[in-house]
Amino acid sequence: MPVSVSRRGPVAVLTIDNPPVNAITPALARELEARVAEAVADGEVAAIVLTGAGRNFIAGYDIREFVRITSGETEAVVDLGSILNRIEDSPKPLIAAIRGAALGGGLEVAIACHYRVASPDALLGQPEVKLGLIPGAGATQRLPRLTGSSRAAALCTFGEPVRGPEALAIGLLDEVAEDPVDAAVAMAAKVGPRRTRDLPISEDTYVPPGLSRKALALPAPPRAIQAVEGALKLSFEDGLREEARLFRECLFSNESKSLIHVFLGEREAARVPGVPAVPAPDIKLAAVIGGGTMGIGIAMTYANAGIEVLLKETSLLLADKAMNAIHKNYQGSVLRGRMKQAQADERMARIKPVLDYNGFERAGIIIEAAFEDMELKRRIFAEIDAVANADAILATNTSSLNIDTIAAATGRPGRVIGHHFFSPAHVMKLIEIVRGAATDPAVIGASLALAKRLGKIGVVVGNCKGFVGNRMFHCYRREAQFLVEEGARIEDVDGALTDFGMAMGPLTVGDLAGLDVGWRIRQQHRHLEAPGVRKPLIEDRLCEAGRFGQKTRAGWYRYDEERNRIPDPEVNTLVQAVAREAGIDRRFIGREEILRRCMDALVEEGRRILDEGIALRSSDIDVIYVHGYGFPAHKGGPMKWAELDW
Ligand code: 3H9
Repeated sequence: MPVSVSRRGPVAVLTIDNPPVNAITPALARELEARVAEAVADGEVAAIVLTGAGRNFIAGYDIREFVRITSGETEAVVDLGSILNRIEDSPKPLIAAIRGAALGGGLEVAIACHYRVASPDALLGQPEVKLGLIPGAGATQRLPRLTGSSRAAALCTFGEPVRGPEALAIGLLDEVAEDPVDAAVAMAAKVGPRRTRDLPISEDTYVPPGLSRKALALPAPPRAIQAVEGALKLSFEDGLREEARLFRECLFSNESKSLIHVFLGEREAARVPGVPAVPAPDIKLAAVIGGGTMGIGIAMTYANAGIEVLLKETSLLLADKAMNAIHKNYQGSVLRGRMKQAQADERMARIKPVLDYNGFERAGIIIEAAFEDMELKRRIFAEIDAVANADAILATNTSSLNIDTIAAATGRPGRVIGHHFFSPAHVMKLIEIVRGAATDPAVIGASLALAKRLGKIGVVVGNCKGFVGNRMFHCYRREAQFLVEEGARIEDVDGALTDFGMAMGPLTVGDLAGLDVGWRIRQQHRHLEAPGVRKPLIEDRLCEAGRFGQKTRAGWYRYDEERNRIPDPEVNTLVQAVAREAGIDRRFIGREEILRRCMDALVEEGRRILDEGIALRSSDIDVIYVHGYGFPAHKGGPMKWAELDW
């Protein structure tokens, strides 16, 4: 039974048990109503306490139900709002005892109870906007009666949850207690029924939440405000009807379908056929080789997760440089108020610079983050093979090289795997977990669990040049360059993609990463280029002119002292010359065509990747793009975007 009933004297304790997080399904909602009705009818019951089994109260309405509804698999949403109205009508006091998450529909259940007690670490909020939705079971009407309308609007519009003490301070809770069930049972003897909907909305002046231009363009945030404002203008019943109408508009929006796709995709990525779901390995020490940008970010990622780090460099000078850069990053976080000084000091102290492999034998994982040079990487792997303990994971952060060739430099290719982080590694959530032909499935499972422990999202991909993300990105950037050759303005190419919602335009990304990187690789591999295949021409010419991007303050754009981007007529002249020499007819190309061609390039390569089995499922590709490449989550990732009718 998902709702079990026990008795504590005259108090009936109803426990919702629907693992993993007690999400509300239609059947569960109906059963909850029936159990409350039974307790109300039971002459021996004086009060009812509602709680959740396991770590959470209720994490919300079952998100998978929404997919069933929008795909037409089931009819309408169960009318949770009406069920909660009937539960709230209980003539006996009804108290929610909350541990862990009371989110979305979970908080709506809690505020339809007459009183609420929660543990200090409980997490209460209306995060529906993060799924492109608004609350759909009464929160926009009940919250203003508990917290006041301004606070209620902020909770529903920004979706940020609050912990126990703050929830108490804003009126969401009646008590905070270490053992909320005990406290709720004790409270039951002292209180009478009190419907939230009967409480007056405080007279405080209502201040609507300020929305950014970006948030205003999304369906959910303005509707969340509209629904809460309904509580100020309408009767409770009419306010609920208005909320239900706005909720439905959101539910069928492409943005919500996309955000839900990403939410479920992030969790689906952890399920890989043939790979055991294991707990994260108990790593106490991680060793990172290479103190460049990536190595620094990876070291910080481990230190942030409470793991000691050895950071190996090749000279004192480079080790100092790496530690200074780490210090600067942490101090930046302190200055921006994201971290306390003590926290930054503690994390910094976990990272120890070293110049040799002493101590590596104690490391549970060794991550190589040296230059992209196969011979160098093979040498490093042979060296760590000689020192690493038998259980260690040997990971390479290569972004494009062949994992099998690297693994073959060791006597234990089963322990070798790719952990491809994205820059800046301590910020970006994605890790592409690259499986080699010999990688032991247990090492893949451990890597996935480790990613979660690090606060990252791991996606398992196959071994090919560029893996999933960079292989697709290569095609996308190539198309962007073709567009410029054919007549598109440079600013339009970047602008079309940033208007779409990409964090950065494709040409600006090149300037940031350094145009010389690809140029040098192309010079080395010129003899491997397939004849007759169109290649982009401009970036080589920019590099020949010494324009490597931001680092030389000139690339596709010019950059001033503050690294502000300035369009450069010199580049236009160069582009025109390149096009003339190559016999390319130039014409006006608008932003719509730019967007379509760049997206098509991404999606077509994504399909090839799926056909080849390099990615397991299209949602994996989408998760990679959202968390590694700044693709807007409300557009779902390239594969979902292509599937929806915009
Ligand atoms: C809503 O409530 C609308 C209402 O207004 C009413 C409308 C009528 N449904 O994240 P984790 C699963 S909208 C279904 O890895 P954590 C998750 O898929 C909803 N499943 O754990 C995963 O499954 P699996 C509003 C859910 O400890 C497992 O639980 N609520 C739901 O890192 C563990 O999840 C939200 O937006 C759900 N609602 O974090 C809250 N929630 O093991 C969304 C989780 O099979 N959830 N699952 O892969 C969260 O924020 C986090 O999951 C939580 C736990 C903080 C609860």
